[in-house]
Amino acid sequence: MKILLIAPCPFQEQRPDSMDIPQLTLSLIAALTPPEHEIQIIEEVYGEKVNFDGDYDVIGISIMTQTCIRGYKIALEFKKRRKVVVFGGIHATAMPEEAILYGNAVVIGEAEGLWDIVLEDIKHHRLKPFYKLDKLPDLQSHVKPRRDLIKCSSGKFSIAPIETTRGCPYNCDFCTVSRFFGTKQRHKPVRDIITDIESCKEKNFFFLDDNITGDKRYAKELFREMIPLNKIWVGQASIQVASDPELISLAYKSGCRALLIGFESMSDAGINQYRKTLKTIDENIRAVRKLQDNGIMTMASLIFGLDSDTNEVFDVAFEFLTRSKVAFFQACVMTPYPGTPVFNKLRSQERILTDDWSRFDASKVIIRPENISPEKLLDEYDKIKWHFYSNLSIFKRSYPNIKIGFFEAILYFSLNKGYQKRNNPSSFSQVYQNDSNNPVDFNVAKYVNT
Ligand code: B12
Ligand code: SF4
Repeated sequence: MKILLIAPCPFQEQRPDSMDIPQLTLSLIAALTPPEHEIQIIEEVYGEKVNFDGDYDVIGISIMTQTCIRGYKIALEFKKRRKVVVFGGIHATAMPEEAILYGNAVVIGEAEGLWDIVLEDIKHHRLKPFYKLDKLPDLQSHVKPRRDLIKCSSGKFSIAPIETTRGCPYNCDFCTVSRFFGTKQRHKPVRDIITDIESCKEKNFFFLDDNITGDKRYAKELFREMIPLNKIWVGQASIQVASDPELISLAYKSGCRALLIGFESMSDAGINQYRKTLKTIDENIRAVRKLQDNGIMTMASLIFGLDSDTNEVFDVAFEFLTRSKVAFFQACVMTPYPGTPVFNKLRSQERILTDDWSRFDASKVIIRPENISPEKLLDEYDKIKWHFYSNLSIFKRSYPNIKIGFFEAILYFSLNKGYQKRNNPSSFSQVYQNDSNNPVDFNVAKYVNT
């Protein structure tokens, strides 16, 4: 069969020349596809165009919440042309009953052990609406992604995505990961990861793992094996990494130059709620410095609009950001993703202001927090990003970060300038809420059929 795999992206979000990191997902699905089938991949974020009249038998669409409406619109076009449409991905997993309205089948959860069954069922005209494994797949039988089918560079930037683990023990109430990928980290064999890296021509890698150092023994083994490969990588980790000098040193030697660390909150209540940060701001600052001293820059990720947040939360966050001199800052607005306890709570309290899934990108105010008005949240959120990425702040934070080396200095300035451009006042948004004649009823049809 001829299969088209699509990562949809709303038009306004498409950035053909940006430094966005390529996705791994569809190259993995392609690798799970028996060789008798032909595969093509389209990633709309890069401006690649879907040919609705192309010669395809099966269309596989991977959807996140933010991209699902575009995904459903694509599906409708293909269904009009009598093609078989299969949905997968995090939003399809959270909302299978919604996705099936626009497709012929939905793969709930991970594709390993299911995708080949789906294709066999399509071939023999016995496709079922839902496919779900009884237990999470074992990642020991590693599948080498079909990297030949995806772009590994965007703009002037060349970086290959790689995944070593799935699952997260922290189970934060706003996050889907532990619910869908389990609370126990599953690993891919280190030998297979090394072989995969060796076969890539790219010098730079992005580890997709939620927490690359979650299992220290595994991480140390991986980093040791990576040292001779002479690659550069960035990834995501918990700040606990800073408490293990051997782990930091191995991470650096293996090529780690920056880690995205999810602090989520710097308020006392937030810190108590999300146990993954350290106990006090000072401890978190010392941990960031330890990483800097060992050649690793930090991108601090913070969420604003938690129920524990009050108006002071922005001052506390800004104090942390400036005193720690973190290299980069990912500012998120609390977003209630379906399938999470936060979604259920806010929905039952009628505090979700819009049901337009395309607004659920963690950078828009779409909720009414408990202690801050939505307007104040938006105003302070825009301001903190603007201040952090001002020329003065970029200059003041530069010293401990650029002393690491020439490559790091270039990375520091180019990313900071890139974020400055994205976060300028002309891009400041609004509070998103439905019109008074459009109830928040989570009936997606009103957005798909327009
Ligand atoms: C790496 C990552 C990023 C990278 C993306 C790099 C890239 N281009 O891939 C960065 C840091 C840039 C990023 C950004 C964002 N991310 Co992100 N990210 C992740 C992370 C940690 C891993 C994603 C991944 O690639 N996993 C590995 C692949 C193989 O897994 P997978 O895509 O789920 O695919 C498997 C199954 O779902 C299924 N499947 C998927 N698609 C399909 C399709 C078919 C046809 C089939 C059969 C099966 C199938 O099979 C696959 C193999 O088993 C996830 C958390 C997680 N653990 O999933 C969050 C996650 C996906 N991100 C999330 C969010 C919210 C975002 C942002 C909107 C905001 C933000 N602040 O992070 C932006 C938006 C970016 C965008 N528009 O794409 C949320 C999405 C929630 C939701 N309901 O939509 C997640 C789940 C994290 C969370 N906290 O809940 N992210
Ligand atoms: S937010 Fe991060 S630490 Fe919390 S459950 Fe999700 S992936 Fe794990």
